[in-house]
Amino acid sequence: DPVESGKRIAAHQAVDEYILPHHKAVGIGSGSTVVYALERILQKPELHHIVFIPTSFQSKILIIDGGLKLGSIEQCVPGYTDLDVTIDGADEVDAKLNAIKGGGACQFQEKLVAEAAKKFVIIADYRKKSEKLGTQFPSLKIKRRRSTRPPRIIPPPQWLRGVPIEVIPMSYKAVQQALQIRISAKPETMALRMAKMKAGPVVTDNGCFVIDAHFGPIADPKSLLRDIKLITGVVEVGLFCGMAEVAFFGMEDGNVSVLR
Ligand code: DER
Repeated sequence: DPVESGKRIAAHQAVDEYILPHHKAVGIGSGSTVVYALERILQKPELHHIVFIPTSFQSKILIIDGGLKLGSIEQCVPGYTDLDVTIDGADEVDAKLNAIKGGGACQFQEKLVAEAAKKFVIIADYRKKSEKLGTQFPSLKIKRRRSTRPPRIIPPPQWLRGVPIEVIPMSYKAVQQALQIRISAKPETMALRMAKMKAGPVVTDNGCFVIDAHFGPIADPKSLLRDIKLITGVVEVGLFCGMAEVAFFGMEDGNVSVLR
């Protein structure tokens, strides 16, 4: 599967280049790509003395099940940039290394741990590489058929979302209202993220809801982030602007494209 092998080669190369034997504390992101980063770390005993800081219950379980040393972000407060590096996936990365994150609804802890690190490294498969944020989600991919039957509408895959916005549960209506009338960029569509294996909305590791808001092409992610973050009830926005030092993309041809 070119997507899974893309995730693996990107993750392995990133670990080899950015997680080093002299490191003391490393942040581990969330999602499916970061699983391959753990896979590579487990292959390198010279990294097993490192304390790993999770960004979700999922990444905490990955660290524990890998038998690696588990730390907590609270332990890293003194200098606050005490983590040597944080490695994490993304939903879309533009040419300036701005990223949409939160496909796994973990963006709050991911941003906290990414900010606590001296270096923030993104790993992704080729689908996430984009010129401009918001252009990777064909809102609905229409598969043209030769026959005269109407085209089959193919909804975007799970990860092809808008900007994930984590909100305090009671505020989700107010935030949706504010997104419509209070900020300059108007969402084309937005929806409360509903759970698949549980009735009702997704509840994050922090006990919050997630609103996915599609804004179309995002020319200025930094000002969109600021506008959304200022809305009462918003906990964190899945826009990581100017944070990543490098992004590794596993391409379909088996090569890794590195954006620095
Ligand atoms: O939720 C997140 O930000 C994750 O990093 C996620 O978006 C990346 O998920 P993937 O590695 O499964 O594509």
